[in-house]
Amino acid sequence: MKQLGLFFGILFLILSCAPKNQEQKDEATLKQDAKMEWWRDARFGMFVHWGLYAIPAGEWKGKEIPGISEWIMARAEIPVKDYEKLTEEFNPVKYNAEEWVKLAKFAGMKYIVITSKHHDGFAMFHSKASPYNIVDATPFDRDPLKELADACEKYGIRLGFYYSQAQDWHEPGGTYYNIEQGEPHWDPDLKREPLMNYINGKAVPQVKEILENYGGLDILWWDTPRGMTEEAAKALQAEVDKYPEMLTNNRLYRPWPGDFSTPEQHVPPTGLDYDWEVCMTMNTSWGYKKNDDNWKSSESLIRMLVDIASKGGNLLLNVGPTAEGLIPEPSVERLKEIGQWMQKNGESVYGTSASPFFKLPWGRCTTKEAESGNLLYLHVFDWPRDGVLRVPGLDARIKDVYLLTNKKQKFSYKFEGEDLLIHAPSVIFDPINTVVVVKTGKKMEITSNMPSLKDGKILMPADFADIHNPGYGTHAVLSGSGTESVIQNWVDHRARLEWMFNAAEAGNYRMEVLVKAEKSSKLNVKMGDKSLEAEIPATNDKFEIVNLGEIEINETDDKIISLTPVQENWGNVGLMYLELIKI
Ligand code: FHN
Repeated sequence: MKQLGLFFGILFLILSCAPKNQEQKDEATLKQDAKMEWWRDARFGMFVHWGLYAIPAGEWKGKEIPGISEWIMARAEIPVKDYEKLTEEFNPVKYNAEEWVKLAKFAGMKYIVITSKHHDGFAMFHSKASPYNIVDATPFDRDPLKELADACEKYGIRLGFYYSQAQDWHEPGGTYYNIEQGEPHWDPDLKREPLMNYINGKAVPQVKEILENYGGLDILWWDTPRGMTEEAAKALQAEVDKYPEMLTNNRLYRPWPGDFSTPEQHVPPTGLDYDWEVCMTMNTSWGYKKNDDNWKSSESLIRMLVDIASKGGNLLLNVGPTAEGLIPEPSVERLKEIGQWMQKNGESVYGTSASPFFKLPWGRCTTKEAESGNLLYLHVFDWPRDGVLRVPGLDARIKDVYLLTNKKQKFSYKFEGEDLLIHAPSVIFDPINTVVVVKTGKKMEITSNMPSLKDGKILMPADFADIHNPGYGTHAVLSGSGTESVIQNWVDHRARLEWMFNAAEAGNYRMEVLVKAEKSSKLNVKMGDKSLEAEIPATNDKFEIVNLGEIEINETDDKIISLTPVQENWGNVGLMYLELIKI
Protein backbone atom coordinates (compact mmCIF):
# COMPACT_ATOMS: atom_id res chain seq x y z
CA MET A 1 0.00 0.00 0.00
CA LYS A 2 2.71 2.41 1.07
CA GLN A 3 4.65 1.59 -2.09
CA LEU A 4 1.56 2.24 -4.13
CA GLY A 5 1.17 5.52 -2.27
CA LEU A 6 4.77 6.38 -3.08
CA PHE A 7 4.17 5.54 -6.73
CA PHE A 8 1.13 7.81 -6.93
CA GLY A 9 3.05 10.47 -5.00
CA ILE A 10 5.87 10.42 -7.55
CA LEU A 11 3.37 10.34 -10.40
CA PHE A 12 1.63 13.36 -8.91
CA LEU A 13 4.96 15.21 -8.61
CA ILE A 14 5.87 14.41 -12.21
CA LEU A 15 2.48 15.58 -13.42
CA SER A 16 2.52 18.75 -11.36
CA CYS A 17 6.03 19.60 -12.58
CA ALA A 18 4.87 19.44 -16.20
CA PRO A 19 2.18 22.09 -16.56
CA LYS A 20 2.29 22.03 -20.37
CA ASN A 21 1.39 18.36 -20.50
CA GLN A 22 -1.05 18.50 -17.65
CA GLU A 23 -4.10 19.57 -19.61
CA GLN A 24 -3.41 17.10 -22.41
CA LYS A 25 -2.73 14.26 -19.96
CA ASP A 26 -5.84 14.94 -17.96
CA GLU A 27 -7.96 15.00 -21.06
CA ALA A 28 -6.50 11.72 -22.26
CA THR A 29 -7.02 10.11 -18.86
CA LEU A 30 -10.57 11.38 -18.62
CA LYS A 31 -11.29 10.07 -22.09
CA GLN A 32 -9.84 6.68 -21.23
CA ASP A 33 -11.80 6.61 -17.98
CA ALA A 34 -15.02 7.28 -19.88
CA LYS A 35 -14.19 4.55 -22.38
CA MET A 36 -13.43 2.02 -19.64
CA GLU A 37 -16.35 2.93 -17.41
CA TRP A 38 -18.79 0.13 -18.35
CA TRP A 39 -16.02 -2.47 -18.29
CA ARG A 40 -14.69 -1.40 -14.88
CA ASP A 41 -18.22 -1.47 -13.49
CA ALA A 42 -18.92 -4.89 -14.99
CA ARG A 43 -16.21 -6.83 -13.17
CA PHE A 44 -17.43 -10.18 -14.52
CA GLY A 45 -17.66 -11.62 -18.03
CA MET A 46 -17.96 -14.94 -19.84
CA PHE A 47 -15.22 -16.29 -22.11
CA VAL A 48 -16.34 -18.85 -24.71
CA HIS A 49 -13.88 -21.13 -26.51
CA TRP A 50 -15.83 -22.84 -29.23
CA GLY A 51 -14.61 -24.32 -32.49
CA LEU A 52 -13.89 -27.50 -34.47
CA TYR A 53 -11.72 -28.79 -31.61
CA ALA A 54 -14.94 -29.50 -29.66
CA ILE A 55 -15.41 -32.56 -31.93
CA PRO A 56 -12.24 -34.50 -31.01
CA ALA A 57 -12.63 -33.03 -27.49
CA GLY A 58 -9.10 -34.03 -26.51
CA GLU A 59 -8.87 -37.38 -28.34
CA TRP A 60 -7.30 -38.14 -31.71
CA LYS A 61 -7.38 -41.55 -33.40
CA GLY A 62 -8.43 -43.17 -30.11
CA LYS A 63 -5.60 -41.60 -28.13
CA GLU A 64 -5.98 -38.99 -25.42
CA ILE A 65 -3.89 -35.95 -26.35
CA PRO A 66 -2.42 -34.16 -23.34
CA GLY A 67 -2.98 -30.44 -22.88
CA ILE A 68 -5.75 -27.98 -23.65
CA SER A 69 -8.21 -29.23 -26.23
CA GLU A 70 -8.16 -26.27 -28.64
CA TRP A 71 -4.47 -27.04 -29.20
CA ILE A 72 -5.13 -30.59 -30.43
CA MET A 73 -4.19 -29.81 -34.02
CA ALA A 74 -0.69 -28.74 -32.94
CA ARG A 75 -0.21 -31.19 -30.08
CA ALA A 76 -1.22 -34.22 -32.18
CA GLU A 77 0.50 -32.71 -35.26
CA ILE A 78 -2.60 -33.16 -37.36
CA PRO A 79 -2.05 -32.32 -41.04
CA VAL A 80 -4.16 -29.40 -42.28
CA LYS A 81 -6.10 -31.60 -44.73
CA ASP A 82 -7.05 -34.10 -41.97
CA TYR A 83 -8.10 -31.42 -39.52
CA GLU A 84 -10.19 -29.75 -42.24
CA LYS A 85 -12.29 -32.92 -42.45
CA LEU A 86 -13.79 -32.08 -39.04
CA THR A 87 -15.86 -29.46 -40.85
CA GLU A 88 -17.91 -32.22 -42.49
CA GLU A 89 -19.32 -33.31 -39.13
CA PHE A 90 -19.56 -29.96 -37.35
CA ASN A 91 -23.27 -29.44 -36.93
CA PRO A 92 -24.06 -27.92 -33.53
CA VAL A 93 -27.82 -28.07 -33.90
CA LYS A 94 -28.43 -27.78 -30.15
CA TYR A 95 -26.84 -24.32 -30.10
CA ASN A 96 -29.19 -21.73 -28.68
CA ALA A 97 -27.61 -18.29 -28.36
CA GLU A 98 -30.39 -16.96 -26.16
CA GLU A 99 -29.89 -19.78 -23.66
CA TRP A 100 -26.19 -19.01 -23.42
CA VAL A 101 -26.78 -15.31 -22.96
CA LYS A 102 -29.52 -15.87 -20.38
CA LEU A 103 -27.21 -18.18 -18.45
CA ALA A 104 -24.38 -15.63 -18.50
CA LYS A 105 -26.80 -12.97 -17.38
CA PHE A 106 -28.14 -15.13 -14.58
CA ALA A 107 -24.57 -15.77 -13.41
CA GLY A 108 -24.16 -12.01 -13.09
CA MET A 109 -21.88 -11.66 -16.09
CA LYS A 110 -22.09 -8.37 -17.94
CA TYR A 111 -20.21 -9.27 -21.10
CA ILE A 112 -19.29 -12.22 -23.30
CA VAL A 113 -16.11 -12.73 -25.31
CA ILE A 114 -16.24 -15.57 -27.85
CA THR A 115 -13.61 -17.09 -30.13
CA SER A 116 -14.37 -15.86 -33.63
CA LYS A 117 -11.23 -17.61 -34.87
CA HIS A 118 -8.79 -19.56 -32.73
CA HIS A 119 -5.28 -20.72 -33.68
CA ASP A 120 -6.68 -23.53 -35.87
CA GLY A 121 -7.70 -20.83 -38.34
CA PHE A 122 -11.36 -21.85 -38.54
CA ALA A 123 -13.78 -18.92 -38.51
CA MET A 124 -16.89 -19.38 -36.37
CA PHE A 125 -18.65 -16.67 -38.39
CA HIS A 126 -19.66 -16.18 -42.00
CA SER A 127 -16.55 -14.86 -43.68
CA LYS A 128 -16.14 -13.79 -47.27
CA ALA A 129 -12.41 -13.50 -46.72
CA SER A 130 -11.95 -17.27 -46.24
CA PRO A 131 -14.24 -20.18 -47.09
CA TYR A 132 -12.86 -22.01 -44.06
CA ASN A 133 -15.77 -20.85 -41.92
CA ILE A 134 -18.76 -22.36 -40.19
CA VAL A 135 -21.36 -21.24 -42.72
CA ASP A 136 -19.54 -22.20 -45.92
CA ALA A 137 -17.61 -25.26 -44.77
CA THR A 138 -20.00 -27.18 -42.50
CA PRO A 139 -23.51 -28.62 -42.70
CA PHE A 140 -24.56 -26.05 -40.08
CA ASP A 141 -26.19 -23.39 -42.17
CA ARG A 142 -26.21 -20.69 -39.51
CA ASP A 143 -23.89 -17.94 -38.32
CA PRO A 144 -23.67 -18.57 -34.56
CA LEU A 145 -21.91 -15.30 -33.86
CA LYS A 146 -24.67 -13.34 -35.56
CA GLU A 147 -27.19 -15.16 -33.37
CA LEU A 148 -25.08 -14.44 -30.30
CA ALA A 149 -24.80 -10.75 -31.20
CA ASP A 150 -28.60 -10.54 -31.56
CA ALA A 151 -29.16 -12.31 -28.23
CA CYS A 152 -26.66 -10.06 -26.46
CA GLU A 153 -28.42 -7.02 -27.88
CA LYS A 154 -31.76 -8.39 -26.72
CA TYR A 155 -30.64 -9.11 -23.15
CA GLY A 156 -28.34 -6.12 -22.67
CA ILE A 157 -25.05 -8.01 -22.55
CA ARG A 158 -21.90 -6.46 -24.02
CA LEU A 159 -20.10 -8.50 -26.68
CA GLY A 160 -16.49 -9.09 -27.58
CA PHE A 161 -14.82 -11.33 -30.16
CA TYR A 162 -11.57 -13.16 -29.60
CA TYR A 163 -9.43 -13.23 -32.75
CA SER A 164 -6.13 -15.14 -33.02
CA GLN A 165 -4.31 -12.64 -35.19
CA ALA A 166 -0.86 -14.23 -35.39
CA GLN A 167 -1.22 -17.98 -34.97
CA ASP A 168 -3.20 -19.49 -37.80
CA TRP A 169 -2.15 -23.10 -38.30
CA HIS A 170 -4.27 -23.43 -41.41
CA GLU A 171 -2.55 -20.73 -43.47
CA PRO A 172 0.87 -20.81 -45.14
CA GLY A 173 1.66 -17.36 -43.73
CA GLY A 174 0.14 -17.83 -40.27
CA THR A 175 2.40 -18.33 -37.27
CA TYR A 176 2.50 -21.37 -34.98
CA TYR A 177 3.94 -22.53 -31.69
CA ASN A 178 7.68 -22.80 -32.34
CA ILE A 179 8.02 -20.37 -35.20
CA GLU A 180 10.11 -17.99 -33.10
CA GLN A 181 12.56 -20.85 -32.43
CA GLY A 182 12.93 -21.39 -36.18
CA GLU A 183 11.16 -24.78 -36.16
CA PRO A 184 9.06 -25.83 -39.15
CA HIS A 185 5.25 -26.21 -39.15
CA TRP A 186 4.39 -29.88 -38.41
CA ASP A 187 2.63 -30.25 -41.75
CA PRO A 188 5.24 -30.38 -44.59
CA ASP A 189 2.46 -29.95 -47.15
CA LEU A 190 1.76 -26.44 -45.92
CA LYS A 191 4.16 -24.50 -48.10
CA ARG A 192 5.31 -21.48 -46.12
CA GLU A 193 4.61 -17.92 -47.20
CA PRO A 194 5.46 -14.53 -45.67
CA LEU A 195 3.40 -13.44 -42.65
CA MET A 196 2.09 -10.36 -44.47
CA ASN A 197 0.40 -12.54 -47.11
CA TYR A 198 -1.75 -13.99 -44.36
CA ILE A 199 -2.21 -10.68 -42.54
CA ASN A 200 -3.34 -8.82 -45.67
CA GLY A 201 -5.14 -11.78 -47.23
CA LYS A 202 -7.07 -13.10 -44.24
CA ALA A 203 -6.50 -11.47 -40.85
CA VAL A 204 -7.16 -7.84 -41.81
CA PRO A 205 -10.19 -8.66 -44.02
CA GLN A 206 -11.68 -10.92 -41.34
CA VAL A 207 -11.11 -8.36 -38.61
CA LYS A 208 -12.88 -5.83 -40.85
CA GLU A 209 -15.78 -8.26 -41.19
CA ILE A 210 -16.19 -8.85 -37.48
CA LEU A 211 -15.97 -5.15 -36.75
CA GLU A 212 -18.50 -4.24 -39.44
CA ASN A 213 -21.04 -7.05 -39.42
CA TYR A 214 -21.94 -7.78 -35.80
CA GLY A 215 -23.56 -4.59 -34.61
CA GLY A 216 -20.38 -3.00 -33.29
CA LEU A 217 -18.18 -4.97 -30.89
CA ASP A 218 -17.42 -3.77 -27.39
CA ILE A 219 -14.16 -5.71 -27.15
CA LEU A 220 -11.67 -7.16 -29.61
CA TRP A 221 -9.64 -9.77 -27.72
CA TRP A 222 -6.31 -10.55 -29.43
CA ASP A 223 -4.25 -13.57 -28.47
CA THR A 224 -0.68 -14.91 -28.56
CA PRO A 225 1.38 -12.36 -30.50
CA ARG A 226 3.82 -15.17 -31.30
CA GLY A 227 5.82 -14.35 -34.43
CA MET A 228 4.03 -11.02 -34.84
CA THR A 229 5.79 -8.08 -36.46
CA GLU A 230 5.20 -4.38 -35.95
CA GLU A 231 4.15 -4.08 -39.60
CA ALA A 232 1.47 -6.74 -39.12
CA ALA A 233 0.29 -5.20 -35.85
CA LYS A 234 0.02 -1.77 -37.45
CA ALA A 235 -2.13 -3.13 -40.27
CA LEU A 236 -4.56 -4.61 -37.73
CA GLN A 237 -4.43 -1.61 -35.41
CA ALA A 238 -5.47 0.60 -38.35
CA GLU A 239 -8.80 -1.24 -38.38
CA VAL A 240 -9.19 -0.94 -34.62
CA ASP A 241 -8.55 2.80 -34.80
CA LYS A 242 -11.80 3.19 -36.73
CA TYR A 243 -13.68 2.16 -33.55
CA PRO A 244 -12.40 4.44 -30.80
CA GLU A 245 -14.99 3.22 -28.27
CA MET A 246 -14.06 -0.44 -28.65
CA LEU A 247 -11.70 -1.94 -26.06
CA THR A 248 -8.75 -4.14 -26.95
CA ASN A 249 -6.46 -6.21 -24.72
CA ASN A 250 -2.67 -6.19 -24.55
CA ARG A 251 -2.04 -9.20 -26.79
CA LEU A 252 -1.86 -7.68 -30.27
CA TYR A 253 1.87 -7.03 -30.22
CA ARG A 254 4.39 -7.03 -27.38
CA PRO A 255 4.76 -4.53 -25.68
CA TRP A 256 1.70 -2.60 -26.84
CA PRO A 257 -0.50 -2.22 -23.77
CA GLY A 258 -4.01 -2.11 -25.29
CA ASP A 259 -6.73 -1.00 -22.89
CA PHE A 260 -6.25 -3.76 -20.34
CA SER A 261 -3.80 -6.48 -19.42
CA THR A 262 -4.65 -10.17 -19.19
CA PRO A 263 -3.22 -12.33 -16.40
CA GLU A 264 -4.03 -15.87 -17.48
CA GLN A 265 -4.98 -18.80 -15.21
CA HIS A 266 -3.79 -17.04 -12.09
CA VAL A 267 -4.92 -14.15 -9.92
CA PRO A 268 -2.26 -11.52 -9.27
CA PRO A 269 -1.48 -11.42 -5.55
CA THR A 270 -1.97 -7.67 -5.34
CA GLY A 271 -3.72 -4.95 -7.32
CA LEU A 272 -2.07 -3.49 -10.40
CA ASP A 273 -1.72 0.13 -11.48
CA TYR A 274 -3.58 -0.42 -14.75
CA ASP A 275 -6.80 -2.10 -15.91
CA TRP A 276 -6.61 -5.88 -15.87
CA GLU A 277 -8.75 -8.90 -16.47
CA VAL A 278 -7.98 -12.42 -15.30
CA CYS A 279 -9.00 -15.06 -17.82
CA MET A 280 -9.65 -18.39 -16.15
CA THR A 281 -10.99 -21.83 -16.95
CA MET A 282 -13.48 -23.66 -14.71
CA ASN A 283 -11.63 -26.94 -15.30
CA THR A 284 -8.27 -27.12 -17.12
CA SER A 285 -9.01 -26.79 -20.83
CA TRP A 286 -10.46 -23.75 -22.60
CA GLY A 287 -12.11 -25.72 -25.38
CA TYR A 288 -14.39 -28.65 -24.56
CA LYS A 289 -12.39 -31.71 -23.48
CA LYS A 290 -14.47 -34.71 -22.58
CA ASN A 291 -12.16 -36.19 -19.92
CA ASP A 292 -11.26 -32.96 -18.20
CA ASP A 293 -12.95 -33.30 -14.81
CA ASN A 294 -10.67 -31.00 -12.92
CA TRP A 295 -13.49 -28.66 -11.93
CA LYS A 296 -13.04 -25.76 -9.54
CA SER A 297 -15.81 -25.53 -6.97
CA SER A 298 -18.47 -22.82 -7.08
CA GLU A 299 -17.17 -21.66 -3.73
CA SER A 300 -13.66 -21.10 -5.06
CA LEU A 301 -15.01 -19.36 -8.19
CA ILE A 302 -17.17 -16.97 -6.15
CA ARG A 303 -14.27 -16.20 -3.86
CA MET A 304 -11.99 -15.78 -6.86
CA LEU A 305 -14.34 -13.21 -8.41
CA VAL A 306 -14.45 -11.30 -5.13
CA ASP A 307 -10.69 -11.58 -4.64
CA ILE A 308 -10.18 -10.09 -8.11
CA ALA A 309 -12.71 -7.30 -7.50
CA SER A 310 -11.00 -6.51 -4.18
CA LYS A 311 -7.81 -5.93 -6.16
CA GLY A 312 -9.54 -3.79 -8.80
CA GLY A 313 -9.68 -6.32 -11.65
CA ASN A 314 -12.22 -8.19 -13.80
CA LEU A 315 -12.80 -11.93 -14.18
CA LEU A 316 -13.42 -13.47 -17.60
CA LEU A 317 -14.58 -16.96 -16.74
CA ASN A 318 -14.45 -19.55 -19.50
CA VAL A 319 -16.88 -22.12 -20.82
CA GLY A 320 -16.06 -24.63 -23.57
CA PRO A 321 -19.27 -25.68 -25.36
CA THR A 322 -19.60 -29.12 -26.95
CA ALA A 323 -19.71 -29.90 -30.66
CA GLU A 324 -23.50 -30.03 -30.33
CA GLY A 325 -23.54 -26.45 -29.09
CA LEU A 326 -24.21 -27.05 -25.41
CA ILE A 327 -22.44 -25.55 -22.43
CA PRO A 328 -21.30 -28.59 -20.38
CA GLU A 329 -23.47 -29.37 -17.37
CA PRO A 330 -20.72 -28.87 -14.72
CA SER A 331 -20.21 -25.33 -16.08
CA VAL A 332 -23.97 -24.67 -16.06
CA GLU A 333 -24.20 -25.84 -12.44
CA ARG A 334 -21.38 -23.56 -11.38
CA LEU A 335 -22.72 -20.56 -13.26
CA LYS A 336 -26.10 -21.03 -11.60
CA GLU A 337 -24.53 -21.23 -8.17
CA ILE A 338 -22.42 -18.16 -8.81
CA GLY A 339 -25.62 -16.47 -10.06
CA GLN A 340 -27.49 -17.33 -6.88
CA TRP A 341 -24.79 -15.60 -4.87
CA MET A 342 -24.54 -12.65 -7.28
CA GLN A 343 -28.30 -12.05 -7.35
CA LYS A 344 -28.14 -11.32 -3.63
CA ASN A 345 -24.68 -9.81 -3.34
CA GLY A 346 -23.92 -8.28 -6.75
CA GLU A 347 -23.96 -4.77 -5.29
CA SER A 348 -20.69 -5.62 -3.53
CA VAL A 349 -18.98 -6.47 -6.83
CA TYR A 350 -20.33 -4.23 -9.62
CA GLY A 351 -18.94 -0.72 -9.81
CA THR A 352 -16.73 -1.26 -6.79
CA SER A 353 -13.14 -0.21 -6.27
CA ALA A 354 -10.22 -2.11 -4.80
CA SER A 355 -9.85 -2.70 -1.08
CA PRO A 356 -8.25 0.14 0.87
CA PHE A 357 -6.84 -2.38 3.38
CA PHE A 358 -3.45 -4.07 3.25
CA LYS A 359 -4.62 -7.62 4.18
CA LEU A 360 -7.78 -8.93 5.78
CA PRO A 361 -7.15 -12.41 7.10
CA TRP A 362 -10.84 -13.36 7.18
CA GLY A 363 -11.63 -12.36 3.59
CA ARG A 364 -11.67 -9.38 1.26
CA CYS A 365 -13.08 -5.88 0.95
CA THR A 366 -14.53 -3.91 -1.94
CA THR A 367 -15.59 -0.32 -1.68
CA LYS A 368 -17.84 2.29 -3.22
CA GLU A 369 -18.45 5.96 -2.67
CA ALA A 370 -21.95 6.60 -1.41
CA GLU A 371 -23.81 9.92 -1.44
CA SER A 372 -22.89 10.88 2.07
CA GLY A 373 -19.82 8.76 2.67
CA ASN A 374 -18.31 5.40 1.82
CA LEU A 375 -19.52 1.86 1.68
CA LEU A 376 -17.11 -0.87 2.73
CA TYR A 377 -18.24 -4.32 1.66
CA LEU A 378 -16.57 -6.81 3.96
CA HIS A 379 -16.52 -10.20 2.26
CA VAL A 380 -16.19 -12.66 5.10
CA PHE A 381 -14.92 -16.00 3.81
CA ASP A 382 -14.06 -17.31 7.29
CA TRP A 383 -16.77 -16.24 9.68
CA PRO A 384 -15.10 -15.53 13.06
CA ARG A 385 -15.58 -18.22 15.64
CA ASP A 386 -14.77 -15.92 18.57
CA GLY A 387 -17.72 -13.61 17.83
CA VAL A 388 -15.59 -10.66 16.67
CA LEU A 389 -14.94 -9.48 13.14
CA ARG A 390 -11.88 -7.23 13.39
CA VAL A 391 -11.44 -4.51 10.76
CA PRO A 392 -7.88 -3.27 11.24
CA GLY A 393 -6.89 0.40 11.28
CA LEU A 394 -10.05 2.21 10.27
CA ASP A 395 -10.37 5.88 11.10
CA ALA A 396 -13.92 6.89 10.18
CA ARG A 397 -17.29 7.77 11.63
CA ILE A 398 -19.42 4.65 11.40
CA LYS A 399 -23.00 5.26 10.36
CA ASP A 400 -24.28 1.74 10.01
CA VAL A 401 -23.18 -1.90 9.88
CA TYR A 402 -25.55 -4.41 8.30
CA LEU A 403 -25.86 -7.63 6.34
CA LEU A 404 -26.02 -7.01 2.59
CA THR A 405 -28.65 -9.69 1.96
CA ASN A 406 -30.89 -8.33 4.72
CA LYS A 407 -30.40 -4.67 5.52
CA LYS A 408 -32.53 -4.99 8.63
CA GLN A 409 -29.93 -7.32 10.12
CA LYS A 410 -27.73 -4.78 11.89
CA PHE A 411 -24.50 -5.57 13.72
CA SER A 412 -23.28 -3.84 16.84
CA TYR A 413 -19.73 -2.53 16.86
CA LYS A 414 -17.13 -0.67 18.88
CA PHE A 415 -13.61 0.59 18.39
CA GLU A 416 -10.58 -0.89 20.08
CA GLY A 417 -7.76 1.52 19.39
CA GLU A 418 -7.86 1.98 15.63
CA ASP A 419 -9.55 -1.36 14.96
CA LEU A 420 -13.27 -1.60 14.38
CA LEU A 421 -14.69 -4.64 16.13
CA ILE A 422 -17.97 -5.90 14.73
CA HIS A 423 -20.01 -8.26 16.82
CA ALA A 424 -20.40 -11.42 14.76
CA PRO A 425 -23.18 -13.70 15.99
CA SER A 426 -22.46 -17.42 15.94
CA VAL A 427 -24.77 -18.03 12.97
CA ILE A 428 -22.87 -18.20 9.68
CA PHE A 429 -25.12 -16.40 7.20
CA ASP A 430 -23.35 -17.63 4.07
CA PRO A 431 -20.59 -20.25 4.36
CA ILE A 432 -19.14 -19.19 1.02
CA ASN A 433 -18.99 -15.45 1.58
CA THR A 434 -21.10 -13.32 3.91
CA VAL A 435 -21.07 -9.65 2.95
CA VAL A 436 -21.20 -7.21 5.87
CA VAL A 437 -21.60 -3.57 4.85
CA VAL A 438 -19.98 -0.78 6.83
CA LYS A 439 -21.32 2.66 6.03
CA THR A 440 -18.91 5.43 6.99
CA GLY A 441 -18.86 9.21 6.84
CA LYS A 442 -17.03 11.03 4.04
CA LYS A 443 -13.71 11.17 5.85
CA MET A 444 -12.14 7.75 6.00
CA GLU A 445 -8.55 6.80 6.60
CA ILE A 446 -7.00 3.40 6.81
CA THR A 447 -3.79 2.65 8.66
CA SER A 448 -1.86 -0.28 7.34
CA ASN A 449 -1.81 -3.51 9.30
CA MET A 450 1.37 -4.60 7.57
CA PRO A 451 3.52 -6.90 9.72
CA SER A 452 5.93 -4.85 11.84
CA LEU A 453 8.25 -5.21 14.82
CA LYS A 454 6.58 -6.27 18.07
CA ASP A 455 8.60 -7.54 21.03
CA GLY A 456 11.67 -7.90 18.84
CA LYS A 457 9.86 -10.04 16.23
CA ILE A 458 8.19 -9.50 12.88
CA LEU A 459 5.61 -12.25 12.42
CA MET A 460 4.41 -12.88 8.88
CA PRO A 461 1.63 -15.47 8.86
CA ALA A 462 0.76 -17.54 5.82
CA ASP A 463 -2.36 -15.48 5.12
CA PHE A 464 -0.25 -12.32 4.78
CA ALA A 465 1.84 -13.86 2.01
CA ASP A 466 1.38 -12.99 -1.65
CA ILE A 467 1.41 -16.31 -3.45
CA HIS A 468 2.88 -15.92 -6.94
CA ASN A 469 1.66 -19.07 -8.66
CA PRO A 470 2.60 -19.87 -12.26
CA GLY A 471 -0.28 -19.54 -14.76
CA TYR A 472 -0.05 -23.16 -15.91
CA GLY A 473 1.15 -25.53 -13.20
CA THR A 474 0.32 -26.71 -9.71
CA HIS A 475 -0.91 -23.94 -7.48
CA ALA A 476 0.07 -23.48 -3.85
CA VAL A 477 -3.10 -22.72 -1.89
CA LEU A 478 -3.90 -20.94 1.33
CA SER A 479 -6.34 -22.30 3.84
CA GLY A 480 -7.47 -21.01 7.23
CA SER A 481 -6.68 -17.62 8.67
CA GLY A 482 -4.49 -15.95 11.29
CA THR A 483 -2.43 -18.30 13.42
CA GLU A 484 -4.18 -21.27 11.81
CA SER A 485 -3.46 -20.26 8.24
CA VAL A 486 -1.32 -22.56 6.15
CA ILE A 487 0.00 -22.62 2.61
CA GLN A 488 -0.28 -26.12 1.24
CA ASN A 489 0.37 -27.93 -1.98
CA TRP A 490 3.52 -25.89 -2.54
CA VAL A 491 4.84 -28.38 -5.05
CA ASP A 492 5.66 -26.34 -8.13
CA HIS A 493 9.15 -24.85 -7.87
CA ARG A 494 7.95 -21.81 -9.82
CA ALA A 495 5.53 -20.78 -7.05
CA ARG A 496 7.07 -17.99 -4.96
CA LEU A 497 5.92 -16.57 -1.64
CA GLU A 498 6.35 -12.91 -0.83
CA TRP A 499 5.62 -10.85 2.26
CA MET A 500 5.64 -7.11 2.60
CA PHE A 501 6.58 -5.83 6.03
CA ASN A 502 7.54 -2.70 7.82
CA ALA A 503 11.18 -2.81 8.87
CA ALA A 504 10.87 -0.43 11.79
CA GLU A 505 14.40 -1.10 13.11
CA ALA A 506 17.67 -1.76 11.33
CA GLY A 507 19.81 -4.67 12.48
CA ASN A 508 20.44 -8.37 12.03
CA TYR A 509 17.49 -10.74 12.03
CA ARG A 510 17.21 -14.50 12.25
CA MET A 511 14.63 -15.95 9.89
CA GLU A 512 12.49 -18.83 11.09
CA VAL A 513 9.69 -20.66 9.32
CA LEU A 514 7.11 -23.07 10.67
CA VAL A 515 7.02 -25.72 7.98
CA LYS A 516 6.25 -29.29 7.08
CA ALA A 517 8.37 -30.89 4.33
CA GLU A 518 7.98 -34.27 2.67
CA LYS A 519 11.66 -34.37 1.81
CA SER A 520 14.72 -32.24 2.37
CA SER A 521 14.22 -29.09 0.26
CA LYS A 522 16.06 -25.90 -0.56
CA LEU A 523 14.84 -22.37 -1.17
CA ASN A 524 16.25 -18.96 -1.96
CA VAL A 525 15.50 -16.17 0.46
CA LYS A 526 15.65 -12.76 -1.15
CA MET A 527 15.24 -9.24 0.18
CA GLY A 528 16.30 -6.35 -2.06
CA ASP A 529 19.80 -7.14 -3.26
CA LYS A 530 20.46 -9.64 -0.45
CA SER A 531 19.86 -13.33 -0.89
CA LEU A 532 20.82 -16.65 0.61
CA GLU A 533 20.06 -20.30 0.05
CA ALA A 534 18.45 -22.15 2.95
CA GLU A 535 17.66 -25.76 3.63
CA ILE A 536 14.48 -27.25 5.04
CA PRO A 537 15.02 -30.80 6.34
CA ALA A 538 12.27 -33.42 5.99
CA THR A 539 9.96 -33.05 8.98
CA ASN A 540 8.21 -36.44 9.15
CA ASP A 541 4.70 -35.17 8.50
CA LYS A 542 4.63 -32.60 11.28
CA PHE A 543 5.19 -28.85 11.43
CA GLU A 544 8.58 -27.78 12.78
CA ILE A 545 10.39 -24.49 13.22
CA VAL A 546 13.33 -24.26 10.83
CA ASN A 547 16.05 -21.64 10.98
CA LEU A 548 16.69 -20.22 7.49
CA GLY A 549 19.71 -18.13 8.49
CA GLU A 550 20.35 -14.45 9.16
CA ILE A 551 19.72 -11.34 7.16
CA GLU A 552 20.73 -7.74 7.68
CA ILE A 553 18.24 -4.91 7.39
CA ASN A 554 19.78 -1.48 7.15
CA GLU A 555 17.02 0.80 5.89
CA THR A 556 13.84 1.05 7.85
CA ASP A 557 11.23 1.52 5.14
CA ASP A 558 8.80 -1.12 3.82
CA LYS A 559 10.48 -4.27 2.59
CA ILE A 560 9.59 -7.30 0.55
CA ILE A 561 11.01 -10.70 1.42
CA SER A 562 10.53 -13.68 -0.86
CA LEU A 563 10.98 -17.45 -0.67
CA THR A 564 11.61 -19.21 -3.98
CA PRO A 565 12.14 -22.98 -4.27
CA VAL A 566 15.37 -24.34 -5.74
CA GLN A 567 14.17 -26.43 -8.70
CA GLU A 568 16.38 -29.48 -8.20
CA ASN A 569 15.73 -29.67 -4.44
CA TRP A 570 12.08 -29.24 -3.88
CA GLY A 571 9.37 -31.43 -2.38
CA ASN A 572 5.88 -30.72 -1.12
CA VAL A 573 6.20 -28.03 1.55
CA GLY A 574 3.50 -26.63 3.85
CA LEU A 575 4.15 -23.31 5.57
CA MET A 576 2.40 -21.56 8.45
CA TYR A 577 4.56 -18.48 8.98
CA LEU A 578 7.85 -16.71 8.46
CA GLU A 579 9.23 -14.80 11.41
CA LEU A 580 12.13 -12.36 11.63
CA ILE A 581 13.68 -12.27 15.08
CA LYS A 582 15.96 -9.38 15.97
CA ILE A 583 19.35 -10.59 17.18
O1 FHN B 1 -3.19 -20.43 -26.74
C1 FHN B 1 -4.27 -19.76 -26.19
C2 FHN B 1 -5.21 -20.68 -25.45
O2 FHN B 1 -5.65 -21.67 -26.30
C3 FHN B 1 -6.37 -19.89 -24.92
O3 FHN B 1 -7.11 -19.32 -25.97
C4 FHN B 1 -5.86 -18.79 -24.01
C5 FHN B 1 -6.92 -17.90 -23.44
O4 FHN B 1 -6.36 -16.78 -22.88
N1 FHN B 1 -4.93 -17.94 -24.75
C6 FHN B 1 -3.79 -18.62 -25.34
C7 FHN B 1 -2.73 -18.91 -24.37
O5 FHN B 1 -2.33 -17.75 -23.73
